[in-house]
Amino acid sequence: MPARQTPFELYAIDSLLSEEEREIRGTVARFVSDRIRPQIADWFESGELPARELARELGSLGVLGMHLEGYGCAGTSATAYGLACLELEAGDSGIRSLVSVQGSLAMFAMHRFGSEEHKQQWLPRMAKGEAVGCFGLTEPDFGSNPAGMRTTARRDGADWVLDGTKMWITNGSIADVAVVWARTGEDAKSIKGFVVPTDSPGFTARDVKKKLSLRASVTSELVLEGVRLPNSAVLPEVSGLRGPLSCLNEARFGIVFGALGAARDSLQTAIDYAVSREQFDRPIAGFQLTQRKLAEMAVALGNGTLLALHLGRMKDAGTLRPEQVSIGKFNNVTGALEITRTARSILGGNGITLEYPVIRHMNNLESVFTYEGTHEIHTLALGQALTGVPAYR
Ligand code: TGC
Ligand code: FAD
Repeated sequence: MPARQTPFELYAIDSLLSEEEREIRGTVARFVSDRIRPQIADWFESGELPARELARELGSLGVLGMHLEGYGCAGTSATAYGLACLELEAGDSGIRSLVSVQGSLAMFAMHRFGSEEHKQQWLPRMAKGEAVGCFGLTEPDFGSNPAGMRTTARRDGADWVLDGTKMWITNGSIADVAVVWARTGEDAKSIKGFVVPTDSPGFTARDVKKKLSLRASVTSELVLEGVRLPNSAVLPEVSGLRGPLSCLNEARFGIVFGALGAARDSLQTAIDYAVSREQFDRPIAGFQLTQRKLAEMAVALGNGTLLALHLGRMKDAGTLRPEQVSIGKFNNVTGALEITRTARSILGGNGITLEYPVIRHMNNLESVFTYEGTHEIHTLALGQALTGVPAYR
């Protein structure tokens, strides 16, 4: 064993991965080192991301919808997809978000619930990153409780007409296509998904400004004013909240792995800093208080990775249940946030600048804590699984 081990070497994580999984992880990690790391601090600081350009590059890399079968998608295992999310988020949560929303939300919705026409029209181009998708569920007044959504779709002759506002939509203003969820009647069971080309008359998107988190990600408000669509725009295979929530299971799974990437990058930065930074005439890595922080972070990261791999193996076996994904998001996002905060403390004053990635990861994880079901919603999902009593309302 070398004198210094990385946190993943300490846990022998590679021994749990197949050769193909190690290769995919390595390929994505190289992309992040070459393409993302050199520029991410500037993108974050300016709040400007070359998202369309990156989408094509991520398409060439093969990570867009990579765990889906057919239609130009790579058809890898779910675990391999999770590992790709981990490496992307080691670059920045915003890059992983771009990939999550494209593959796990917009593409997955069409792949699982769309017509053959939707799949043929959109999936091959989306897999290549030539077309970008977004997923509109959340509204200004309905985030955790999407059942209350106000966006409506009403029949007008053979067409549908959509009216409403969606909020906090990743990739919104750069998307070619939006999967929009709207109620077609009074009941939440009447909710349906619509495939909306973003050049449809009445569709507009406006970016959310002044964000202090996920600055290297496009976040938008979508406004639909009398957007007229043919009946073929409906996702035919699902009605009710089960539709969007099934898509969320996919994206939440990616986050279970992704958050670990932000944590690992922060921990490794703290270790490298601690061995070179001297105070009181010796490296701060030599102080027991620092070593305790590093040990606690490495164990939280390693345990979170074992959990993610366990969930990944269950997903590949087709046995993973939504409440088990909630365990992963509950544990790994909180653990990752804690790691980034502790890592930041090890960097002292340097920890508050974008010269190091840690505070960027820390701020990003505040969004990750909130989106895809807030930490509290996943807490209640676990409470329900344990007691049989739903406590949301
Ligand atoms: P409830 O009555 O429990 O369920 C309604 C129907 O849905 C089914 N269902 C699920 N199906 C699949 N997967 C799940 N996880 C499911 N959970 C529930 C359920 O069986 C039922 O089906 P059916 O056929 O009987 O009608 O629904 P509820 O209204 O009580 O809500 C439950 C709750 C609170 C858990 C749910 O609303 C929820 O998860 N809220 C959080 C919303 C959320 O996560 N929004 C995320 C928006 S997208 C996003 O954040 C993208 S960020 C992406 C990025 O940039 O990376
Ligand atoms: P609220 O639901 O108003 O919650 C506020 C607080 O109340 C939270 O702490 C919450 O946990 C708590 N709370 C709510 N209900 C309960 C309860 N029953 N019990 C206990 N506590 C409760 N949405 C999309 O549809 N598509 C996207 O692409 C997308 N991308 C996003 C990108 C970013 C950067 C962000 C920040 C959000 C994104 N979202 C997206 C929206 C995200 O899913 C919502 O922000 C999230 O679901 C929470 O909704 P809210 O912000 O309205 O908070």
